[in-house]
Amino acid sequence: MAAVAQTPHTPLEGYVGFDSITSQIEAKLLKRGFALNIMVVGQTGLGKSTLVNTLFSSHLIESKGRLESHEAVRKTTEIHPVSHLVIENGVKLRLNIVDTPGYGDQVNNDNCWDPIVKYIKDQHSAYLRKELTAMRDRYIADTRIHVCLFFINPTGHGLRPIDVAVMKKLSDVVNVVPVIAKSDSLTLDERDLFKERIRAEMQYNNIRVYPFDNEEYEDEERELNERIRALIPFAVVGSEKQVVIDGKSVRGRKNRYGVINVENENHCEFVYLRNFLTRTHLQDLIETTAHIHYEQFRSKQLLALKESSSRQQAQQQAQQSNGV
Ligand SMILES: Nc1nc2c(ncn2[C@@H]2O[C@H](COP(=O)(O)OP(=O)(O)OP(=O)(O)O)[C@@H](O)[C@H]2O)c(=O)[nH]1
Ligand SMILES: [Mg+2]
Repeated sequence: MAAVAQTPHTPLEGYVGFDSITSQIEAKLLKRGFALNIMVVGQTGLGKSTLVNTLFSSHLIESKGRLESHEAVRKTTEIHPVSHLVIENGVKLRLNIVDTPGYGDQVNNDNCWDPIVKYIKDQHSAYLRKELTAMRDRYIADTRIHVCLFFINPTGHGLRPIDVAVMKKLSDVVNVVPVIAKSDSLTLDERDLFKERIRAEMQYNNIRVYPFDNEEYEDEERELNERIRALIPFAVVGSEKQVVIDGKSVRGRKNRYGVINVENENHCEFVYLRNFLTRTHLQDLIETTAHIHYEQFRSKQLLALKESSSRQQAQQQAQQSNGV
């Protein structure tokens, strides 16, 4: 009887240790840190610059005024990125926030979104150029906008046609997360009603807001996204000042109803928004930008490039056969 060849024991049958890959990846990611690029967009004077400063908890956007009634109104006049490194438990997060001028105060607001959409596309284009160079860098600095916070006027009524138009344009190129600006001007009941109305209007107008589910997601992620979609738009309050509540100094605002603590979930949803951006959806915002928005841009550009080069080739051939 022929002996059955026994496969010798290989180390592969023992403990391989590839499970340590997670800690290797973790160590690498932690060392490099994360960068999240946020953009704020909305009508004039809705508190965009203030919210950026609230997120940073420090006055990074120069505060030129409006603090006293005799001082001039502070107005953002150009697209302006600011950056801040946040370190929590040894994890580095670079927050880059792009502040934009408010729109909607011109007689003609047609195409007021053009400079903003152009800025987003310019970042995609810069990334693509770096990717296509022969000696591309191993790590390309990413300036692509991962999330655009869209500020809604707290009128209690609904979206203006201009807001619908801007949101639509933006959602084609970037992850859009709507927020209700200055939500301290609404009562809690008004706020809930307004949120419902905005969600219905967004659905009616086919505005695709982040987060999206994809087939790879686990039930847990789907549930979390479902909860976020029921919470959106986040009702936020921004403040650059400290107020004293129960003897403690907190970031907040005084209004005619009392004192608002920006960090208190019973007062507003600023903390939910911050957790959503910097904790639960940080990685997903970055991935969705790369895999959906940037990918769309990239394939369009490469296709256009291919078409123009084959057109050129065809022209050259025609010229040659004509004996030119
Ligand atoms: N009640 C209230 N007022 C706010 C809030 N956030 C900002 N403000 C005030 O609104 C005014 C405008 O704030 P900005 O942050 O300059 O607004 P902006 O959207 O950057 O304005 P533009 O750059 O001109 O578009 C300031 O007087 C702020 O103090 C808020 O959450 N609630
Ligand atoms: Mg501003």
